[in-house]
Amino acid sequence: MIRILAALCFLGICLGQDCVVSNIKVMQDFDKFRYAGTWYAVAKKDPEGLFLLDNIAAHFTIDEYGKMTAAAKGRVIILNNWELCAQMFGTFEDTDDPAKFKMKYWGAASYLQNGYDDHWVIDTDYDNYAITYSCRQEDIDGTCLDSYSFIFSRHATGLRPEDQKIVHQKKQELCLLGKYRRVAHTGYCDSS
Ligand code: DAO
Repeated sequence: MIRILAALCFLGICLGQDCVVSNIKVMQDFDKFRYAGTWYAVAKKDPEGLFLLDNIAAHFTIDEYGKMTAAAKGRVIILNNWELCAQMFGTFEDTDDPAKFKMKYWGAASYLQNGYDDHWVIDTDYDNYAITYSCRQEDIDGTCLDSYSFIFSRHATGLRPEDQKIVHQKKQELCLLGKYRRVAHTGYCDSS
């Protein structure tokens, strides 16, 4: 019996997780004004055909109409071995849920990636950490086939120990535990 329960827990069932995208809990009463400002990616779960490698930082702004935009930077390698600091821009469309946005993004140069993704804020305390999630392709059972997720910190040096515990729990709820890699900040994009 204990073995069966342990196996179910391993599959996430005892935590009430079913990994269905539409059941993912996002930040309650999300306040984009408090989310504004600079965030440094300290960990990332990559999508298929990953783009941003490291030195990733995003600055979110809310304009006078309440519309959120972002300017981001990150080291990328394109055309097989051309390394550069990509300057990216994003605009965010509001949806019925204040924590769920549709993000249109593009690069400062035409050879950079562009796209239209979900940008869901899963959790944040606004002052220290934020967790975002985007599912690019859903399977027929409603689970995600291709997702990416950022763990953001207000500091490039990383998260506080107390925030790491919360982030670990949220990674589990996203069914992405063990799928993140650390994002280094070496100063590569500092002069760009
Ligand atoms: O790096 O593989 C990847 C996917 C992420 C692409 C999104 C870039 C968007 C930049 C602007 C908004 C910052 C959150």
